[in-house]
Amino acid sequence: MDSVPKVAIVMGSDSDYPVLEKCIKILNDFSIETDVTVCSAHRTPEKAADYAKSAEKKGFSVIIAAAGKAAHLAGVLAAYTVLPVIGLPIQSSTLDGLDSLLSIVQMPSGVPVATVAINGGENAALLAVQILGVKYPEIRVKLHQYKESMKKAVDEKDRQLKEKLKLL
Ligand code: RP5
Repeated sequence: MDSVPKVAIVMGSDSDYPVLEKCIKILNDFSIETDVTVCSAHRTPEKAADYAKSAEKKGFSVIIAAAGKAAHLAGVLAAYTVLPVIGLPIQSSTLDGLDSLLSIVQMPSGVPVATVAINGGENAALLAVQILGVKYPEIRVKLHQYKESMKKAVDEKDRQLKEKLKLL
């Protein structure tokens, strides 16, 4: 491997962390180095800008940005970097995360954010892994294994359900 695959994970508040746990676990399972930071587009705007501006030089390939409510973090980070930014809407308000989803997904032309489902921490991680897989063939091998184990798990659930229905 000519360099270490690294993903930056940024969240708007430490209250977002529970959704990020599975995301971090998946990245760890794929042996991807992570940096986990709390940084808000509204409460710490300078920190957000500095983080995004320096991410490329620090060797990150992808940024995952999780935020809730008026969730501008992913868009603000994307404004300051050419790295791909994955937006993860958090279900943190009375609007059930729809506010976060729309705040993240409705970016103006020129500044894309790849948005995953509300609270979709696992898919945020897997999308980051797939982006890294373009550069690192050994990550692609692990992604094929991941798909295969997912298929086996579904086949097993299908078998168990059929078994259960026979007993009815
Ligand atoms: C957003 O506001 C954060 O991403 C979080 O989802 C939400 C609430 O933050 P706290 O008031 O819990 O710190 O910026």
